[in-house]
Amino acid sequence: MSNRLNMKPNDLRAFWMPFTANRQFKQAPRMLVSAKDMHYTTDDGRQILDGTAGLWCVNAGHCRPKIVEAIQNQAAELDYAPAFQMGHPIVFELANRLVDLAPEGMDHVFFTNSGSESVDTALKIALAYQRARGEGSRFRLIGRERGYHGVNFGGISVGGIVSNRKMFGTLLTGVDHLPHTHLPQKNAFTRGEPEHGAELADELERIVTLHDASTIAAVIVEPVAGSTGVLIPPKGYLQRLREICDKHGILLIFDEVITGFGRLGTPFAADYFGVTPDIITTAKGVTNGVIPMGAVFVKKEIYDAFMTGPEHLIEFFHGYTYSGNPIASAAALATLDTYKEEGLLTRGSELAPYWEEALHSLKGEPHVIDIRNIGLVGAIELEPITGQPTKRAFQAFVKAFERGALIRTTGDIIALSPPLIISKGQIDELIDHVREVLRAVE
Ligand code: PXG
Ligand code: PLP
Repeated sequence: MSNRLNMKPNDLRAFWMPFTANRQFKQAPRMLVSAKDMHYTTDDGRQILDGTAGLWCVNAGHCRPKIVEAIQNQAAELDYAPAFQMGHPIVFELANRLVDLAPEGMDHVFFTNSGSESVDTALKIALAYQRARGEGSRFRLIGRERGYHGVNFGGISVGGIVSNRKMFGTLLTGVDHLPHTHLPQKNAFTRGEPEHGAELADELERIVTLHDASTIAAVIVEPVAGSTGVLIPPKGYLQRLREICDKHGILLIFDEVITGFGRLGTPFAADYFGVTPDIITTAKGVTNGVIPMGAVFVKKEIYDAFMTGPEHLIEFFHGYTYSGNPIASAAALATLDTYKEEGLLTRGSELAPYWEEALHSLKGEPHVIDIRNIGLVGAIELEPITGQPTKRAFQAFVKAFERGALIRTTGDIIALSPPLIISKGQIDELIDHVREVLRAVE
């Protein structure tokens, strides 16, 4: 047996870790070995309060019995069924349950395995839909600065996070970007939706004027930008985007990979803001993060536009080996049951005022230059160390982990998004960890 690195089973070298400083991590690893409800357990037996729902996905908390049992049973009953030209009952049941939950009029759902795949699926649906309705000249896709839409080529093309794009060549052509909505001078320390910035949506009019509406297929935005460090849409901004899209025959896509499934205290951000897009991308919370799955919701008119032509022909040349995988479907159904039984998709709205108060109590702590919140999401923006951006927030992350809390940092922003089962006492505990960490970092 050849093993050129000569590795032991617990050697860390072979695994190229995603979005990780590999060399730094492998010198001082942070290992999680089990989890229950609001906590992880580390390999040295410490309890860690989960302030991030894993990576914004474990909305019902960890290792929930119903979900565990559903996966165990499904694995023994039907492990895999071909996704193309074949079906199995529970994926149809899941689709029905999901469209019941989705905003009115979003009547069909396409399954994927991740947020990145949901985004690329949605962009392809948008292009193909425009063509199907005789508007094939609409090939342009419009994203937004600082947007995160996963890591596949479509997603990074419409995305606006420079480090995720700059290494990868020309990306998709025919893409343009709206400006981001962060106005630190005007909106710092706003609670909930900021007052200023709705007019930034009018930049879409400028883009339409530049390229002509007849070339634009779709606009994609995160209703609340998550990954870039939690940017909450200014009051009226999303409504205005919707109006401009309607005026010009442009599809509006909400990327709800983070905001879907209760994060804002409503099932979807579309419900929170009262704006219904044409397509919604989701993943993460659809299975409570337990098994990879994504779901793309589309309006009836979009689905119907594909259902023409000879009936024996495939209508949309797209799909994944694991689209609607039986075990993922079972996990998703059990997740929806858990959300329903515990009222989790609206629990965030009850807790939001307490959450907001706790977060904003950090105003005045060292280095804090802004605090933002909505639903059960929060961000604390720190002044960067001169000449060493991201260092201060990363220190905070490491110190928080040492103290017993998992937080997430991006740039010099701390992002918090706990499981929706968090108690008020645990909110206090989480914020106290952050407070102590802010007082301790350089
Ligand atoms: N769209 C949005 C809006 C997302 O937030 C994706 C697409 C991609 O999903 P997948 O499943 O392919 O990762 C995401 C994912 C963070 C963080 O800490 C955010 C995400 C993933 C991992 C970390 O900000 N968002
Ligand atoms: N690459 C090869 C060689 C394949 O055969 C397939 C699927 O059959 C894929 C990629 C796509 O894999 P998936 O359907 O899991 O996305």
